[in-house]
Amino acid sequence: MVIKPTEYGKSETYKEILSQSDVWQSVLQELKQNESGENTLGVNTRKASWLFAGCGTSFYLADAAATSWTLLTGEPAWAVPASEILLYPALARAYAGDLQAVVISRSGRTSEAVRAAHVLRKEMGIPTSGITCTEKSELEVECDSTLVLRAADEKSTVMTRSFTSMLISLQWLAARHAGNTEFCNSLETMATQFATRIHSLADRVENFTARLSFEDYIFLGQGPFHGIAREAALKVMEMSCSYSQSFHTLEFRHGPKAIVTPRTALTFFMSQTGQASEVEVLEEMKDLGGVTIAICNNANESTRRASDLVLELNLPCDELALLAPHIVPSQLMGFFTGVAKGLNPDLPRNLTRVVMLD
Ligand code: F1P
Repeated sequence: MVIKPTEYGKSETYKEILSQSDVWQSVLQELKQNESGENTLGVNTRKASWLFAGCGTSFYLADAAATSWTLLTGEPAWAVPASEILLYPALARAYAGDLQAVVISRSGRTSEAVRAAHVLRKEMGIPTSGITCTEKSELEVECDSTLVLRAADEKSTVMTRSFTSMLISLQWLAARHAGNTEFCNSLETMATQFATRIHSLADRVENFTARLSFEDYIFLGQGPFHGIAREAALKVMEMSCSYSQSFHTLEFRHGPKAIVTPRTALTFFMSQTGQASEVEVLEEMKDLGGVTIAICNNANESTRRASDLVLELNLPCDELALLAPHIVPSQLMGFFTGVAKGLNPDLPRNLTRVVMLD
């Protein structure tokens, strides 16, 4: 084992995962105190549609942010990998009528993200904002305005708190755009109260990971939780070099369930909106012999019966405010699985912190 349990405290990645509640509180305080965020994203102007773009984790962030934006504001929003704007600009141009683009990049240096911002703003004339964790970045140069979350930046290659912090910031701005103060309060409550949950979650995930190993990992979520499922699969891939896939929960029945064996770990991100249907899939996968993990706010009896591991958040907040805390157990699963496989999540195989192209 490269990192012994007694040495977790030395891992940058581990420290960053555990710091999320504090960082979320700092980020939300900064948004609350200065209205800069709202001016940055053109939040005070109504738009016909919104385009969120990024790469890797930042693309899955764009996915979760787009569904949050539509659910909170009623305005259509969708997410694309930044590369799609470069290779198929017509996909973005079709919406150019009254479109606001938001390009997401922790580093603000990823070539595809920076180039996409340039194409959107300079070549298509689409108002383009940026959100990043890095000051004075190339992304900031290319955007009309940029929100910089310094407190959320990381030393690690793998994105964890930067993902959740940029997500809750975009959710905060969506709620402000919609005049939904109650949701902003819900985000603040979530950030504060999650501090009392994270250590017991870490202990339970560590214990579970130490006892069981798997051939492949499946992550399932619907609606706004699908972007979380996609990011969870990437976290386990990046930190433990394991085979991971993500699907819309109910889509998993339509073919992919063929792979379920007792060596398959299936993580369900249980929503409140779709819980009844999602529990049916959970029960079916348990009957197929898979190992089931349910991440939810409050588990019902059926969920408990059909799960090998139930991770309850028990947070008194809006369903959408649960997106950020839902990903944390999977960040921890990636970390502990990597360590159990003798890997070092601080030095993920084949990865660089920023993908720069010639
Ligand atoms: C995007 C990204 C990360 C990935 C790795 C390489 O970075 O693809 O998602 O984990 O660090 O870069 P960024 O554009 O958000 O800086």
